Amino acid sequence: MPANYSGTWDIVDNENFEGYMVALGIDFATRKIAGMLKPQKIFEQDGDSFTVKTLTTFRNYSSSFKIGEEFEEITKGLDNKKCQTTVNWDNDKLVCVQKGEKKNRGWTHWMEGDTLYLELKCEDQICKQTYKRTA
Ligand code: 1AG
Repeated sequence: MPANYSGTWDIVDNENFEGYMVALGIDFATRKIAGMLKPQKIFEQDGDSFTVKTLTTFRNYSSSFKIGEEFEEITKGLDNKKCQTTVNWDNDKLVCVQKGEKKNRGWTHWMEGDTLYLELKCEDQICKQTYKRTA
């Protein structure tokens, strides 16, 4: 039985989001707006099938994937790039690799009780986000 991430999660900490956005090539003005946001994650999970929505007052992002199945991800409204993306289980962690123009791009999610962690990496930058379950 895989871990179940289903639920609603609100951000409580966001470390080095600025460095991550610089590595992605996001312009200054967009970074200043994005850095103020308090994203909410909505996970919908059915076994190995996921839809993850990241909601903010500025822009929303949604990604749907099945574990182990590579898909073409267009990071629309983020850095607007095309990636060949795969998400796999590492025990109960979700490990995503985003192959494309940027080296070392991907993210990892894991849970500890009602806390959800997300590490986003791009090139030499790591952003560490923490979320608390609200539903
Ligand atoms: C993601 O989460 C990315 C979700 O895949 C958004 C995370 C970071 C934003 C990425 C780059 C910033 C680019 C532009 C800034 C503009 C708007 C910011 C909007 C913030 C969120 C929509 C991993 C996983 C689900 O949870 O895919």
